[in-house]
Amino acid sequence: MVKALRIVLGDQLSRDISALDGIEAGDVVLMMEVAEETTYVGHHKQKLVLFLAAMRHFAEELRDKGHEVDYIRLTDAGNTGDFTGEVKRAVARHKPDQLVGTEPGEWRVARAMEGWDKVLDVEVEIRPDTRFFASHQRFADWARGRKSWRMEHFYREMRRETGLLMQGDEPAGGDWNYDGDNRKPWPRRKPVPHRRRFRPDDITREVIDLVADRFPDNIGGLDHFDWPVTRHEALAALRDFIETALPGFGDYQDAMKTGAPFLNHSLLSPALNLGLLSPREVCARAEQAWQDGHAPLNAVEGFIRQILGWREYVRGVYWAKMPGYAAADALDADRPLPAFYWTGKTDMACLAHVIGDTIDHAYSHHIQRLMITGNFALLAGIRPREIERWYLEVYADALEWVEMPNTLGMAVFADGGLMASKPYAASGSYISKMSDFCTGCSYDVKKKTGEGACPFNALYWAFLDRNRKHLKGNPRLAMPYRTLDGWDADRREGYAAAARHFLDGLD
Ligand code: FAD
Ligand code: DLZ
Ligand code: SF4
Repeated sequence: MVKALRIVLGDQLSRDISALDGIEAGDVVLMMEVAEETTYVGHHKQKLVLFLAAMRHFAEELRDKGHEVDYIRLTDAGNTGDFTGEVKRAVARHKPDQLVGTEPGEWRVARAMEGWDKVLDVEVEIRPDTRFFASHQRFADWARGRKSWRMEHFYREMRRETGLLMQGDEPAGGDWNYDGDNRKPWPRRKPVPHRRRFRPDDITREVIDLVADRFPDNIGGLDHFDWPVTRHEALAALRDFIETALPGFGDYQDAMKTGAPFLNHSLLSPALNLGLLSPREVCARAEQAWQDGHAPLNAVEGFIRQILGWREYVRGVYWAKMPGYAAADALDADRPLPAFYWTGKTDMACLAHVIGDTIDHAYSHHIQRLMITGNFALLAGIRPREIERWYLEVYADALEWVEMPNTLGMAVFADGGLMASKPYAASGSYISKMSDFCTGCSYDVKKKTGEGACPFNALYWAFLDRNRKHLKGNPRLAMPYRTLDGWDADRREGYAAAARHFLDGLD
């Protein structure tokens, strides 16, 4: 009988992960807590707890099913600190005939794994990750020969291919996309949905103590740790979302509100990215809610598009473009990341709220990431690599394959338009329309320059002026450039000077 050592990484916590396909008595599952993964960036404390606690629970679940699991803890004597070192030690311990793994989510780890068959005296089989709707090959086939890679085109193919929200060959309801209905601000007196959260059990509490002890200086607090860390909890979170928040997901997808970081968002990205939930089951449950008349089509289509469209698409971009993508800097942005990104201490209320929520929960929703912290980094010309590392550190759901294209491609336009047809640049008026942040801010969102003017206003016009050579030809920016070009030189210089003055103050 061939004895296999089966590797399960921290974001592969799915019972149907391909590494476990065909597992037999005598096989050993290897799971490894290693220093390299916990330190390659300074992860938020809650992200560390999430991954390690979920890994420990998953190991228990496998043992309960009768599998032998060799689980290496961070604190075990002899832990070499990286995957390759631990796999070598495990091969020496178990003397398997074969090593079976699933391709990792991150390029860095894939490179390390490529060398395993040379350094290990054992046959190595790395299988595709079948949890995604689109394989790497599927995405490459779609992308081949296309000048621009628009998510919307990819998404329609995925809809056709999966049959999700399809009525024959036609999209359910007649349209592919209902975003026109999905841009409502949060009504002033509307109560915020109450969301189910999860109390840490003994296993998680032990990890919380470990993280508090070993990573005291990492960003974030641990008082609020309440993420789902098991399949059982993740399913409860999915049920809660479908029942309480999905119906309003579409309407308020872009809304932002002080003191309410979650609103109608699903909060499922950590569970999805760890593998506790499968994208297929999540989309199927949402579709069912529409079929049952529980949630409207604009909500369900908007939600499914995030997973079937965006999540698959960014993974495709990442694997098609790495490793060069990491160095993308199409706008030559060269300002260091301001210190307030680590503390939330700024008098710009929008940034203070979003960063404060990030510190407390290791979470903020998409529009907060894109249009507050991302928009500021874009307008201020923050070095892409520094803002990209920041997103990778601070969010519980942050894995490079999903975080990097969102940051470099969507938030700061560092790929020059591969993903986005124009930069997501916005002045204070967008923030004022979609949130209540400005009412509690010391700046005046209506004021363009001068004492007390909202910094986003001057930054917006200065950004367009500064990046003329990169952006002027973009047809989607024709209108703002016409406005800018209609002003005299003094007025333009007024905005540029106000932006410079503000940014110099940050240094
Ligand atoms: P919901 O709004 O409820 O959306 C449902 C699901 O759709 C999410 O759980 C997620 O799996 C998926 N999804 C939504 N938007 C995207 C998107 N743009 N790309 C890929 N999947 C998406 N998402 C991550 O999972 N990890 C990251 O590290 C990450 N970094 C980001 C960085 C930036 C700069 C931006 C702008 C976005 C980033 N996103 C990332 C995408 C998105 O913001 C999060 O997936 C979402 O906020 C997670 O919260 P939720 O589960 O409540 O999402
Ligand atoms: C994010 C993370 C952390 C913090 N720690 C571990 C770990 O100790 N062991 C592990 O297997 N995975 C961890 N992860 C997730 C990995 O970084 C993730 O599986 C790879 O980056 C995927 O390529
Ligand atoms: Fe942000 Fe400007 Fe509004 Fe203040 S006034 S919250 S800085 S957009």
